[in-house]
Amino acid sequence: MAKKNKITTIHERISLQPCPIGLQGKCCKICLMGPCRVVSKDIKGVCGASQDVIVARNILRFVAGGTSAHCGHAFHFLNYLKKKYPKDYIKKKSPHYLYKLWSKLGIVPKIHFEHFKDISEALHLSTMGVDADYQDIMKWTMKLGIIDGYYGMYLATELEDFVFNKPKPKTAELDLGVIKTDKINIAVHGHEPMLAESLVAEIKKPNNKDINLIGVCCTGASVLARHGIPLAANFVLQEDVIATGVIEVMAVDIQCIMPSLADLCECYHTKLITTNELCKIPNTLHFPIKNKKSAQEIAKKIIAIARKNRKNRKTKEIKIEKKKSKKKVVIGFTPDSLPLKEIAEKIKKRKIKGIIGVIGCANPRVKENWISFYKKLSKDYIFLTTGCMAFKLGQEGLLDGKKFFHLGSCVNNSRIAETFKRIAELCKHEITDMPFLISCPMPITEKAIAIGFFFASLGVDVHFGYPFLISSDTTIADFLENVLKEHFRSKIFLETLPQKLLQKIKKDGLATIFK
Ligand code: BF8
Repeated sequence: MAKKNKITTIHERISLQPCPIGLQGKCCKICLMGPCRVVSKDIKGVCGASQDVIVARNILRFVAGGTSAHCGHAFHFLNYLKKKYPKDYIKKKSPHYLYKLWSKLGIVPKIHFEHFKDISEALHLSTMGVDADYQDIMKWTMKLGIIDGYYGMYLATELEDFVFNKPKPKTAELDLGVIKTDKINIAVHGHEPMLAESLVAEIKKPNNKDINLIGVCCTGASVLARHGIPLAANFVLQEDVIATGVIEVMAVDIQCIMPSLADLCECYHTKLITTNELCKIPNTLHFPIKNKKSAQEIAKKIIAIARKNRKNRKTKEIKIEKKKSKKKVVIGFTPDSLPLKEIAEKIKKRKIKGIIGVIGCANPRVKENWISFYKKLSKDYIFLTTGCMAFKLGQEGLLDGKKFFHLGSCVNNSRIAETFKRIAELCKHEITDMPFLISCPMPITEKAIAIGFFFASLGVDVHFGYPFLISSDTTIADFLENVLKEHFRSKIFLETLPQKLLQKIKKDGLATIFK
């Protein structure tokens, strides 16, 4: 139906070619004398900025965007709960040796609310004609990584656990096949699960047995982990959810919501409802939630709209065969429910070779088979996973709660960081000495890159499988791979070929080759 109406989905739009210069971070769009393409180290922008400065500034601005999203998530949650920022949060949450190091380097925000000022100052220093020292710009990128980790992911996860309880391990279902033709389907999509939680509470009531609540993206991963609500799709499949023709309402909150959803909904009967005041989409209903009471009221309203809209459904069955697929998954792990002592013992006794955190998006531009790469390593390694990559592992039936552990949404990457911290403590080592790796093979968003910088600040090596504004011929790539370790004892590196990384890891393991 979408095709008939000349509405495209991501599966068609992906044929648009990305700009190879922009992809490598070599395009500067910061002032109107450009955009300048600094394709070689000999070329400078019109203002005189070198390639090094331009690439560094582009990465810093990217990370600032991701950090603002995660910090906004925590900030919205505090407002929702009418709570104040906790004091000395980073000091309380981080390992003391890292806090000492970061304080020495001057990259830890100390005063109340300073982290928002730092995001703003990062944008300031990367405007035209301010910071021309690429090393200093990269230091700021590490600072934002720390802010992203603590004032974003740690705080958001902690607040969600406090209000909605910590997830516990359980089984659930995942993929498009969780959409039911004989029920009223309501999809929740985005990242801040306040409204989704109210919907979960509503559908448990006996008069709402006709509702099938399903999740998309990280709001979906959050209610999957906490309540076992089936997860229909990751980012890439969000339009496919609508295109089944059997979704009565899709309620979206914030982040990773394709603007194209509104056009697509016009082809079907689906009502698209935006529920966060920052996210408005033309031609949709807008019911912003403010607190628990308004979330409860809006959840009831959404159910009533969905029930009324059921009669407008034109499709009797989900046509596309692949949409009938679903997988059983084990989900809902946290550092409290993972067998940390057992894992630490296995690492000490060399019964396993290490832990790999598989995180981030599932970029459709990446064609390499990273899932089979992880499968090949699963004899020797344990995997902790979140976000859209966790969904992909689930689609392949790998989320078994034995080798592959699902830890929730992308802000729940703090659970991976906390697991690393506790296992290192059990082994009486610093995080950086442990055989840990973060692998983000298919990044899409600014958030995914910010998360990478957070883990690098903890001393964990970070792999990206798709160029994130860097290419191997730049000073910045060399800095991230070789210079970063002088202070942080970690590196951020690009490897786009699974086979090559597999050979490296098989030959040298994690701790030795990368340090
Ligand atoms: O925060 S993995 S595409 S859905 S950004 Fe977005 Fe990337 Fe998916 Fe969740 Ni995370």
